[in-house]
Parts: sequence; structure tokens; C-alpha cells
Amino acid sequence: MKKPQPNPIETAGGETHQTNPGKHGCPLTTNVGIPVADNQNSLRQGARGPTLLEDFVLREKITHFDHERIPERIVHARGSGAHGYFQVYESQAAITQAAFLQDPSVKTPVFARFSTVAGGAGSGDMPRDVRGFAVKFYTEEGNFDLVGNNIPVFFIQDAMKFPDLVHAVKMEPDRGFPQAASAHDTFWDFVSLMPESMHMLMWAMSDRAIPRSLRMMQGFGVHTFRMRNAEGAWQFVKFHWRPLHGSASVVWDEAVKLNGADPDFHRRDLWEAIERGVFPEFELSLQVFDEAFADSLPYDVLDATKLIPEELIPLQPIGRMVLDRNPDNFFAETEQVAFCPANIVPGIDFSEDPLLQGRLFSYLDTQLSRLGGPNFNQIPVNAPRCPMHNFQRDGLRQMAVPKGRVAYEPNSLDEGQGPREDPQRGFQSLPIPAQGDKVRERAESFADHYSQPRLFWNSMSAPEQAHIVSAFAFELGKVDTRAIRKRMLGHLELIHADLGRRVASALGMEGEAESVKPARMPLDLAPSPALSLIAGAQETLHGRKVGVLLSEGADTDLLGKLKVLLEAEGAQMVLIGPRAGKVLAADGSHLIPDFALAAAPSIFFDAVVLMPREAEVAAMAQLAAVIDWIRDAYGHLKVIGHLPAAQPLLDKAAIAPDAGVLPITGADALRDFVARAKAGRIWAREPQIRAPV
Ligand code: HDE
Repeated sequence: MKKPQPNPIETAGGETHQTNPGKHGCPLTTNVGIPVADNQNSLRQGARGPTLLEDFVLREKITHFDHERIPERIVHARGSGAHGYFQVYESQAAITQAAFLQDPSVKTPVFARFSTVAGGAGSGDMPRDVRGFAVKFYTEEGNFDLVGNNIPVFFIQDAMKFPDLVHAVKMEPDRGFPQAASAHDTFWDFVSLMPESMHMLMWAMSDRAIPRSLRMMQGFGVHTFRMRNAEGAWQFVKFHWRPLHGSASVVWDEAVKLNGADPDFHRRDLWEAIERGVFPEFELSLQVFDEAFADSLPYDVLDATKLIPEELIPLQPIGRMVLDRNPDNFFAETEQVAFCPANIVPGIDFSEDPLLQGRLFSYLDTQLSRLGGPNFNQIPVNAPRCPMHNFQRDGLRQMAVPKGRVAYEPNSLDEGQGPREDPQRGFQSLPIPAQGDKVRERAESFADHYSQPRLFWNSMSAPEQAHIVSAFAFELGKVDTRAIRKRMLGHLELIHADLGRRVASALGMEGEAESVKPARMPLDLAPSPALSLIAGAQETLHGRKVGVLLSEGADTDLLGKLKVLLEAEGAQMVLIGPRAGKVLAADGSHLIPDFALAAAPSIFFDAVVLMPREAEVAAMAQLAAVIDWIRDAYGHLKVIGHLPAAQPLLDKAAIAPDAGVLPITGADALRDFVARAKAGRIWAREPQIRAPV
């Protein structure tokens, strides 16, 4: 028999090359374990002849490849996931019997997936959009999925409207654009005809819709749920996640540029933070209230377009989630994870929120087509980590091999070995009384659509209000149909006269608002300062990045000191050199920058430092990349530390000195820089550089 030969590939010149298979750990096989001798060439009749149908290795490989993609999620297609754990601070037995909320020593494994809503799986990370915030808790009593968003309210009140909402925001069906963007006619046409979406629109036009990092955004269960304790007593709850290292957003111009310079900005940030051991942490809190409180509100707690201000019902922190492990395989885990709001455990129950009720049906149904049949919970990322037994059988993609002749219950043939219901430990729905006629009707208590958007507007700081106005101006500015803009202006006026006037003036449409008659006149509810991200910002550099722009002749001593100071704050110093290669430092040593200037615009960093040598500055001032780097950092309101030698660069970038432009003249000045950078963006700079609207 002929010995198998390595695989020669002949070039046109007749020279024979060997493909280099690289090191290997084990034999390559087909999916049924048949060892593969040649993974370079298909089987053909003669070296230049036709390929043979008989080539089962090729056919299997290509067939598998052809089916590598599954239908992407119709919403939330673009997502990033991570593994971790959740730990309760102390027993919550008074509120709930949920097993994973009893023992502070128990670490419940979790898988979290963060997503945008409108774009496809390959879209960029930085559109103006709501972010999904979904967490699967693998508890000892089954999986609990908290499938929320980073905004506490939603566009619509009834599940019946969800397909319309999604069709309106997605690419317009005739032209196939825009991708991942709400700034187009169909979206604004729909929402302008749906007064109930006004509150969510205010949030979607706010900084919440352009988070700095998936690690730095809040999460919300949105709907009102119920919790029951072991005695059967129940209360309403709302779920809140808070990032323990602070919430933060980017500014719009930064988002636009990030989408171009690094469409994976959020995904990369999450992955790299976990790889570096800077684990994202989120605190879970509850708002707990009873029926009497719910009845006392001028709005309905079953209405997902409403929130309950923390000032009325404070958040009770109950535990912490730490995301400490990246997925091993993006497809197997992040793509195939199947969240389902209907996955709840004993101790937690639903409310009658008509949006939630529709979701209880939708997610299971979605997985049937997305994951190809009813056995998707056998996929490792979806499978419970506690035992599961039942008599469900067969179906497409069945992986288990059940034994025995009995697949039904009751039965007498399994001799008591098979699974049976357990009235004590089993899930019991709360006996909530229900009555009334069978109707298609929206409750009167859902009719107020303007009081909470007004509350939101009144709770924002001045920069946040300006951003909301700019966002409306941008989005409506991209709407072609004038009547839609006018209709929206009418809603905005009702929300708040200032908001309406400022957006109208930004659009040059003063006095053109269509008069909108509300179903119910808005109330002036007390503002909720807790809703302002800027007012509540933590002073921290934890998990943030500081970019240092170097030149030849860099001062390694100063760099070393800065690095120590930043690392003490949990921040990362990133060196940017003129090119990717080594930089000769002033002391004769060589520095290897993390990035070349061309690959690392200042949008990647939370604060920046300019450390050029004097002799290099004149040449640097000629480089657009350097001036843009500095101008962007300034325009994005970042703290800029600079050696005095960098002054000509600041002058060329037309940067006026302010509280965030700090000369670095020695070690003390480095400390001042770090202290100022911790305090975050220089909001006072914004009106100087962008005309306020
Ligand atoms: Fe979803 N939603 N949704 N949704 N949703 C999906 O399920 C749906 C809603 C949310 O990372 C789909 O597996 C309906 C509110 C997140 O995999 C689908 C309604 C909130 C994710 C679906 C809503 C969400 C989804 C698409 C109105 C915040 C991504 C793929 C009744 C509380 C989860 C899938 C992940 C995904 C339906 C409204 C959050 C089609 C019918 C409100 C975070 O089943």
C-alpha cells in the first residue's frame, strides 16, 4: 500500500511547496470520528480532474460550514456575554422563598448577555439604542432568567404592539436601511402615533442609550413582578442592577466615531476587562411594595411605560453579580443562549402587566425556530445545573438517551423510580384573583402618557437636557416627512414647554408643532434626582483607560510614576507611540507602545496625557492625527494632562485652558491629574464648544 504523503501544492513555476499544518495535539477526524489524512485537498479524479461525490470528508466539512449560522435574533441580535456568579448579601426569606436568595455563602452561577436591540448580529456596538441586560441564574431549583434592559421603562404597554414597534425601527423593508438606527421616518411615524412611547423616547434620546461600557450601565427588570415567602405572603417587586464601578456614557460625537474606529468597542471592552481580571460587578436591588401602595399611585404598576421613583420606594440591595469568565465559544454560548422571561423559580411570580404576559409566550416560541426545535434547553449554556427529569421525549436535536419503556405519568411500570410532581417544593402560582369580561381593552389607569416623561426631563442635569434636545434634533432632522416632525414637536411641547421649544428651534421649526390632545392632562410629579447619571456619577477610574501619547525621548521615570498612581485607582495606562515599533526613551531605554497613534484615537480612552519631547513637538504639530487626537479628547470633555512642552500642540488644536487641561510639571501635578480624571468629564466645557440648543 502507498504510504500517505504530505500534501504537495505545486505553484505555477513548478516549485513544490508544503503546507505547514502547524503543531497538533490530536488527530483530526470527521464528526463521526474517522481520522482525516488530508485536510488540504479534495478528492478528485486526477490532480487536475473533477472532484468526486464520494469525498465524504469534503462534503461533511462544507455542509457543516454552510449551516454555521442560525437565524439571528429578530431583536437583540448583536450581543456580548460572560459567565459569573451571583451571591445574596443576606437571606431574603422575609420576602421570598427563592432558594438562591437564602444563603449568603452560596454562589449561584450566572450567564449574562448584553445586547443592542435594532441592529443585526454584525452591526456596530455604538448606535443610539436601548441595551438588553439579560441574566440567567442557574439556581438549585431551576433556571431563573431576568431578561431586562438598561432602561427601566418600555416603548409600548401591550405585547400586541411589539411586532409593529420592531418593524418600525428596523431597516425600512423596501430599501433595507438604515441599519441599527432609529433616525428614520418609519420609527418616528410609529412612535409619534403612539403617545405611550413618549417616556421611553425620553430615555432613548438620553445618554443612557450610548453607554461607555457594558460594564458601566444599569439594568432593570422593567415589569413589576411578585415575590412570595414560604408562608405564601406576597409583595410586588421591581428589579434593578447597578454597576458597582459606576455608570457612565459617552458623548454622541464619540459614539459616532467609535462605531467607525472600533465597531466592537463594547464587546472588546467586556472581553478585555475580564481577561485582565477587572471583573464587572453589578449589585441587584429590589423595590418592594404592596398592593395598597400600588393603588395609591396616579399610574398603574402593571404599565411598563412607568417607573416608581426611588425617592418613593428606595432600592434594597440584596446581592452582587460578578462576571469573571469569558465564554469559551461565542457561538455555543453567547449566540445559543436562550433567555425566557417565563423561566422563574419558586418564590418569584409574574404580574398581569400585558407586556410581560405577551413575553411569556414569545421567547419560547422564538427559540423553536432560532434553535431548531424543542430541545434547545439541552444546549449546555441553557441546561439547568440542577437535576431535571420529566417525560418529554424525542423531537429534533434530541441529545439525551432516555432509558426504559415508560414515558408517561401516572404509571405503575417504573416502580416509583420515575419523576413525580412535588406539591411541597414544586412551583406554585400565587392565587391572584382575576375577574371581568373577556375584552380587548386598555385600562383607564394606563392613560397618562406625559407625566413621567416630564418627570424624567425635570430630573436631568443641564448637560443631560442639552443632550436630549440634540438627540431629538438629530433623529427628527433625519426624518423626511415634515408632518411626522410636527407631530413629534406637539408631543414634546406637552412633555415640557422648554423641551418642545428647544427642539423646534434646533430644527428651525418654531411654531410648527401640531397640537396634540392628551388622553389625560399631565401631572407635575416630583422630580427624581436619582435618574440623573451625571448627578449620581461616582468619582472613580476603576476599569477606565488613560491614553498617554508619547514621542521619542519619553520620560520613563514620569511614566512609571503615572502608572503606579493609575493602577492604584484600578485604571489602566495605555501607551500610544508615533508608530507601533519601539520608542527610544530619554534614558536610553526602549519602550514598546501598546498602540500606534494611527490605531488608537483618543475616543478609546477616558482621560489622556500628552508626553512629547520638546524636540519632537514641531514635527508632531504637522500631523493631523495628533491634532485630531487632542481636539477630540477636548471635544469629548476629557481631562487632558500635558507636559509644558506640548503647549504648541494644544495651541494648534485651539484648546482653551480650563479646569480639565492640566499642565504636568512634576509628581504632584500627576496626582492632581489623576484626581481630576477620577471626577469624570468636564461638563462645564461643553457649552463653550457646542452651541447650546
Ligand atoms: Fe424581548 N424579545 N420582547 N424585551 N428581549 C427577545 O427573544 C419580545 C421586551 C429582551 O440576550 C426575543 O430570544 C416581545 C422588553 C432582551 O438573548 C423575542 C416583547 C424587554 C432580549 C422577544 C418584548 C425585553 C430580548 C428575540 C413585547 C425588557 C435579548 C430573541 C411583549 C424588559 C435576550 C429571543 C438575549 C429578546 C420578544 C419586549 C428584553 C422575539 C414579544 C419589555 C434583553 O422573543
